[in-house]
Amino acid sequence: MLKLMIGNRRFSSWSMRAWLLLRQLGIEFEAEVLAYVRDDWAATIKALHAAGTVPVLLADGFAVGDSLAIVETLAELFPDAGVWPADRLLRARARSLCAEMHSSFAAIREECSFDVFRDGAPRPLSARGNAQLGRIDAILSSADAREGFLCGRFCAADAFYTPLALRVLQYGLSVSPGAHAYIERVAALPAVRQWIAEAAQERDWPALSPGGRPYHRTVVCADDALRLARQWVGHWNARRLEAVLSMFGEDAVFVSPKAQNLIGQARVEGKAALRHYWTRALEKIGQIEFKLDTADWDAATSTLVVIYEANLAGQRSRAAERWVLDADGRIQYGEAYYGASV
Ligand SMILES: N[C@@H](CCC(=O)N[C@@H](CS)C(=O)NCC(=O)O)C(=O)O
Repeated sequence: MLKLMIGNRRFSSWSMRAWLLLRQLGIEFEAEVLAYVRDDWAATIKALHAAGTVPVLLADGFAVGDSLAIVETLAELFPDAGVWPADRLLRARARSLCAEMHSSFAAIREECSFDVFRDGAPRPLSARGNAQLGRIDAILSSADAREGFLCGRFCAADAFYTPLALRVLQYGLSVSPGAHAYIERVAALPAVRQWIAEAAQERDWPALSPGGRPYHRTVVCADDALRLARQWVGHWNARRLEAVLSMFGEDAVFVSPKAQNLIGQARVEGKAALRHYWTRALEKIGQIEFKLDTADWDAATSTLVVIYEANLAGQRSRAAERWVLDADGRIQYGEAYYGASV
């Protein structure tokens, strides 16, 4: 029996490509999720295949890494399954498309990290991202009018472009009606529905970093946490209230004893109320100087704890803030704690 090692279904677009091809072509296999939160993730996958990425196909005592190599191996193992089209010209087109997917679209992949559960809120793209989206639009809208897929019947090319098609929905990207028709077709495939349903069953997701990308490397966690904390300190020191507010979600809740003193309630709910509270605080406090000590990120709970020294109008104390971040890396819950004078 074939076995496919995959990453978390929610985030792993390359895993989805191999899995979708196998499932859609009706090839029997079992899948094993190697959750990114595991400390031994890299070691485990490297023990199977030295490249250290998912997917990895385990077949008859050998391991094949890299989605493109997996496709070719499947075509060899199951020559009649329809991995590539039977027609020579269509086969050449399908191979070109897969190779292009495999080696291109870095800006879109970077700016719109695959997330099955992203809500479709539009994300503006860089100029490079937009140019790549134009090419993707042309590919998706070139689907065969009769069969509905990129090279006739569903084949490896469709498995390769489906995660890109889903990104268009996840990030509210604007494409032509022709591309949309293709996207709706692949999104409705039973195998795609199954992938999404199974993604919803997985509970061992890594938290999202402030940039919205999943964490599975501690060094990324620590770097991003520190960057966010530094930004926050810089914004306050420069009295950039709107920049501070941009770090909070629209429905953010913030709890602080200072809010209790200033506006009569410790719990401030929503951005408008936060703006009101901090505008009053800035009016009242002549001098603000924060110095960052440490920032600790807990990926399991998406929580960042920032320890800093606060100098508010000459009153210096050690202080801490605990922030719970949402999927887009904005603060959805914050709480301030003040220590003894220093
Ligand atoms: N070229 C590879 C790319 C695979 C890849 O980047 N997989 C991601 C998950 S979608 C991964 O394993 N990332 C982990 C890492 O790079 O440490 C392929 O086509 O399979």
